[in-house]
Amino acid sequence: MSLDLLATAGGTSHWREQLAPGAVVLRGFATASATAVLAEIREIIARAPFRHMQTPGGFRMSVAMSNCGDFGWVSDTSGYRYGAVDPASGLPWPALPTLFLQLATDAAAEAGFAHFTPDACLINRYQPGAKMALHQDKDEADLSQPIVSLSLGLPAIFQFGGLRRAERASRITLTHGDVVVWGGPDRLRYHGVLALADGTHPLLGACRLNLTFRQAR
Ligand code: MD3
Ligand code: FE
Repeated sequence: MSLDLLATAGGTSHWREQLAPGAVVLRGFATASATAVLAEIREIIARAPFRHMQTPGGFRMSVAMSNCGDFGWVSDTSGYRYGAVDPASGLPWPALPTLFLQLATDAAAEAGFAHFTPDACLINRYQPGAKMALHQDKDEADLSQPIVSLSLGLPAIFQFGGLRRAERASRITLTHGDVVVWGGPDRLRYHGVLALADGTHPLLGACRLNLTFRQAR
């Protein structure tokens, strides 16, 4: 694993941890922007509240979700899909804030993906006990585009697996301000999040938020 200290706009710095040829953790990349990101999330959630979606198998997800951008990721008993409308309100998802677009494209560029233009942002809310089982992100039209993920609040143990579900996953902790970019040969790796441990974060309380920026269409 290589570690390099990098300068970011605003004079703050972050660390790079290369997980695999196409997957990198930018430690602290969004720390300086966190309060501004949270203010945007509060506005989004006022219009598109967090909800526990149903899996296609009929189970309630422990992670609560919302979306912003042209398309939002939705799951219900008829399957997974990206849609332009929030099924809870019948309204379009809130727009992707300029700050989010800037952070996502800057992080992607730093990871070597120069022309990333996300049109979807899934916002995941974990409270203690919430988890996400091993899965692949493969509902997006163009799998040559990377995904950028931003973590805020309580730390979580992230599982980073292989291209087949049976491959043993390694574990890394993602904490407040960390950004992960994955694409290329690592785009279809299985991944998941272990049950969130109890705790209190100074900005978020007993909560972790994760934003994933995707080019859905
Ligand atoms: C994939 N979210 O919403 S993404 C999801 O923390 C999702 O809420 C997770 O998986 C969350 O679909 C984590 C972070 C991530 C990091 C590294 C990866 C996903 C990765 C490496 C390879 C493949
Ligand atoms: Fe995922």
